Amino acid sequence: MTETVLGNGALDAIRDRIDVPAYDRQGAPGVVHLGLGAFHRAHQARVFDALLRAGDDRWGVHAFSMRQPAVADALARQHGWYAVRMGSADGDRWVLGGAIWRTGVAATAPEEVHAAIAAPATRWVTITVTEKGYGETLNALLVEGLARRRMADLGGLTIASCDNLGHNGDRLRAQCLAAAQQRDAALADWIAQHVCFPNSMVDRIVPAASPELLQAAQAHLGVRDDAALGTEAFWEWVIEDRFADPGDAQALAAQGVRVVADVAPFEEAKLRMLNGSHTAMAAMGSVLGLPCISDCVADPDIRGFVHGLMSEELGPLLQRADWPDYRDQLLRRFANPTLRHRVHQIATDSSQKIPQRWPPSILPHLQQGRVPQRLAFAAAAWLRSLRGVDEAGQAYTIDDPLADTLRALALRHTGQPEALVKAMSAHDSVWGEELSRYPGWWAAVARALSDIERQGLIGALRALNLPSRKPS
Ligand code: CS2
Repeated sequence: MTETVLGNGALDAIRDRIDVPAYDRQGAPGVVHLGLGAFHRAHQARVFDALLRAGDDRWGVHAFSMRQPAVADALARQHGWYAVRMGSADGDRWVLGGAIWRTGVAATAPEEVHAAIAAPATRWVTITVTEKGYGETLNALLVEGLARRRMADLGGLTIASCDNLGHNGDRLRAQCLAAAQQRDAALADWIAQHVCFPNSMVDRIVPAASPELLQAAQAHLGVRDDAALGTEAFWEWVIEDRFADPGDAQALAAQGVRVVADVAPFEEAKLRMLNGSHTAMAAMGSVLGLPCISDCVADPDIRGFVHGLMSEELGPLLQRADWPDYRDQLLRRFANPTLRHRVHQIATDSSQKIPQRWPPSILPHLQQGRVPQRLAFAAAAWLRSLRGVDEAGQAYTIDDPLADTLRALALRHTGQPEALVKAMSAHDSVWGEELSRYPGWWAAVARALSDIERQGLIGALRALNLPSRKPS
């Protein structure tokens, strides 16, 4: 018997199991997306799907994987359809996403990306290429596409960076303008005038799809879906009101996107509280051999630590006054039993993530004469995790652009916390330049690392014994 796979031919068979959107998907996409990972499918593409369902046909997506063809190919086989499970302790809800109308792979067909950006119907470009993706390749794709748009006398665009970087839009704008300037000053002027780069904060926890999720999708749909995903019910998109077409503000707001004058307070809270705690738990979970974030917060010592981290060291520095509510909501989201968000997924590329997640909280404390002990503990746990073996002796892979260097250092200085901390503190790309001026910080990291080595991570956590408001 041949297996039936999700796609146009399977829609009739699944209609009584899931709501199939009725909008036409044959037209020209209005959005180009770069970085076709799980996050885009579960976040921006859900918003675009809602806009399309509401009858606005300008939000179909031409989505490109940057390098790996697997997701683009799976979606192409399924005519862009994929199911999303939104899970909570109270039950699951499934939706069918139909916003992705075309797919491609940027590495092997950059011409397609240029042509898509320069297509008359294109109004938006969204980007999720991860922290390490903000380099030459991205600039070249965007600038060439924009150059062609200009040559064809087409209008400008909105280019929305949706990665976990502070001031993501400003940063992308600066690097695109610099790349364009090298090529042609008139092109740089045209981009400055016609292309908007709103800053944005995106939030939804989207673990890589597990075999369990794919099986659940098949059970729910009655057909196989190789592009299915699981996520949480919660999502948030806060975007700066800076669009090539000002009417987009209202269209997006009608679907629950928050359009604001200043994204900074939201972005700062999210990067430091959610992502900062995530990276701390990813390191601690790796060392302890705990597979998922929900396992970490189920441990009372780790939960107490994360609560204290947010309450004492992260929250009070934020512009967002409602941070205690935000903290409590985050702890509930981390505990979601359906997500099974693997610590090793979050630990991936930690050297690229830490700069946005920890130093912006560490520095203000040091400047005010305090050493934030929990952040020092998190840093020590990360250094310990780089050895690539947990406390039970299980080896794991360090997946990071700096993996070879970091792992070699961690192994060379096993049992020598001060030497390891000294060697690691030289990595300004991770910590920023300013931290090197605070020996008290590095001494606290070395002390925590020594405690972790001697007492085990949980023992060391208990020995920290810091005052904190009671975990709720
Ligand atoms: C996570 C994020 O993998 C990671 O680094 O911290 O992907 C996180 O789940 C999202 O930013 C949530 O919005």
